[in-house]
Amino acid sequence: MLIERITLYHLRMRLKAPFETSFGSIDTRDCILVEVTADGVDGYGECVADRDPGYCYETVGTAWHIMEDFLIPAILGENIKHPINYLDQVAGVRGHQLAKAGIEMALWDVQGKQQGKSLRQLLGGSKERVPVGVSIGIKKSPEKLLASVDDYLEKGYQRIKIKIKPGRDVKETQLIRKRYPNLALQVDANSAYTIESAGMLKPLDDLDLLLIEQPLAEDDLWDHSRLQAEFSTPICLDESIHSLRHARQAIEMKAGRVINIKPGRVGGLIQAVSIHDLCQESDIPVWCGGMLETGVGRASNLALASLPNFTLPGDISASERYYFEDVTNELFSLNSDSTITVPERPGLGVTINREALKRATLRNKTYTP
Ligand code: OSB
Ligand code: MG
Repeated sequence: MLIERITLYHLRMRLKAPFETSFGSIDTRDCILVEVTADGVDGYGECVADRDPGYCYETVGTAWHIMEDFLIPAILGENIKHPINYLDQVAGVRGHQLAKAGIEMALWDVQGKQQGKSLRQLLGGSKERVPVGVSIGIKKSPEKLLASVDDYLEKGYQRIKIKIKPGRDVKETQLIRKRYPNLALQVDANSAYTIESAGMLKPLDDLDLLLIEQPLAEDDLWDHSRLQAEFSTPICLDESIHSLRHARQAIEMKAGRVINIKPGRVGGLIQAVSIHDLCQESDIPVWCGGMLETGVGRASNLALASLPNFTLPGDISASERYYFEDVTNELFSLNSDSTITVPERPGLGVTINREALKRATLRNKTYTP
């Protein structure tokens, strides 16, 4: 594909309800939509960096800079045969996985549209529907949290994840477990604990949770392995895994028994699939995490989660859970068995609602050779 034109759109999307994690609360979500035109075909990608560096060091600002000054110049006017060749072109850029992944996704979309194949087919995914759950933010009170859990169960979600932070953890999780003894339940700390303070999470070990996600710091695989040795509940790594090498070392170190794969965090779908394959060989189950994506990133996550070792439900909820107005014409809904159907049309299988895109865009810029 000859890369003729790239346009970046800085979007700000209004969430239906505030989303609070251990690193902060948001009521709007920023991201960058990437539009790549190659051989006359338009492909779309989503860079999942947010406005603030709370989840990771990247932001919309850093990702825009890295794309504009390094990634786009590396491919503009070039003939890129396959997304793998794009990774070679940008191998000299250290880190900035979210920025890299946004462009990679758009190249996959172009590739699929050119070949008449869905992303699921291109990645070798098998499932036509993928099991999903919902990620519930920290609420003002335990009562409000329980009401939210009730509400999502009513809607048909069969797996619930709640966000926790010190002081808003054990009691909340015990309350949910008491009301729903058989619920598939997991918690996500987003690095809010240290090896010293994580001792307070020990009562969670009696609640038959699916997993405890990222209790400790991103750069702390070693302490995760010490903690895992103390817990019978599987620890799941999210923020700590940015590459295939991290995944291998985490498995070797027994730093966790489950991995959350987010294509953005690992620099794109190619690395995501490699990590999936490694985990499959190592008997480590994986699931697809979410970054409050628009319909673009959601379509990509669904295709990825169709691979066979994505055996745990993903944080890929129905479109209506997130925004008042999404930027794709296609909206994803929950099937009665708590699955979402993977798009079948070529590429990502979604189209852009131009009017909605215009309303969500704070700034945009087009790059040509
Ligand atoms: O840690 O999984 C996370 C959202 C933003 C940043 C980090 C995380 C999340 C979620 C949301 O949990 C999952 C979703 O997209 O539904
Ligand atoms: Mg997480």
